[in-house]
Amino acid sequence: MGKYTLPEMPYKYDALEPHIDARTMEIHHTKHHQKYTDGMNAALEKLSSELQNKDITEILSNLSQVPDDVKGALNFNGGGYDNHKLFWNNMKPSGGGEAGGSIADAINSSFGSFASFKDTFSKNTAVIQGSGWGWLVYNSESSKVEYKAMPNQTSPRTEGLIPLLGLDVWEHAYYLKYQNKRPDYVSAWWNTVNWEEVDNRFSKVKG
Ligand code: MN3
Repeated sequence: MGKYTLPEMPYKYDALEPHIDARTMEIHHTKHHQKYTDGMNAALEKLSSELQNKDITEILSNLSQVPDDVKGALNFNGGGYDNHKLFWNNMKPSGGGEAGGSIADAINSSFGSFASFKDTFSKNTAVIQGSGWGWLVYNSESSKVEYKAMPNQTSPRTEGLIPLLGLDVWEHAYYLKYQNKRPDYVSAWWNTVNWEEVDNRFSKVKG
């Protein structure tokens, strides 16, 4: 048994219908997220006990301290573990609408308006080549929120950015229902966003 177990879903697999279908959610969680969790546990066992004792988010934020032969596996599987854990929780049944609280002010400051943020996020995430994620992140150096596209499972944490809101655009996240129509999935996904959770994440990290 590894250090980490598959995080529980905060709602039922069919709870995001019709935007994300139950079968996709079930396979995504029980097969894909499980695989990243197992791969991360296997990679962690190759690290020194000092590194193993650190939280995965801390390891991802300082990947340069990980030995080269384990770095790739941890970047991929550790990123996959953390990204999906964030993803399930930044969605909820009957979500969507506009951001509120302090994250709304930060979005307006960086993007001009909520509509402009949504447009930037949607357009750039829809055109990610191959597999990857679209993110709203917090940059602690500029004290601002930004949009960031990341390839495969690489976490924004590896670039010193703090993930606030993520959208998985790997085909496994939408293909059963949307096939090649990724923009339709992105558009429907906005109806699931849990803005309270995003605002909570932001409140914990903002300066
Ligand atoms: Mn996925």
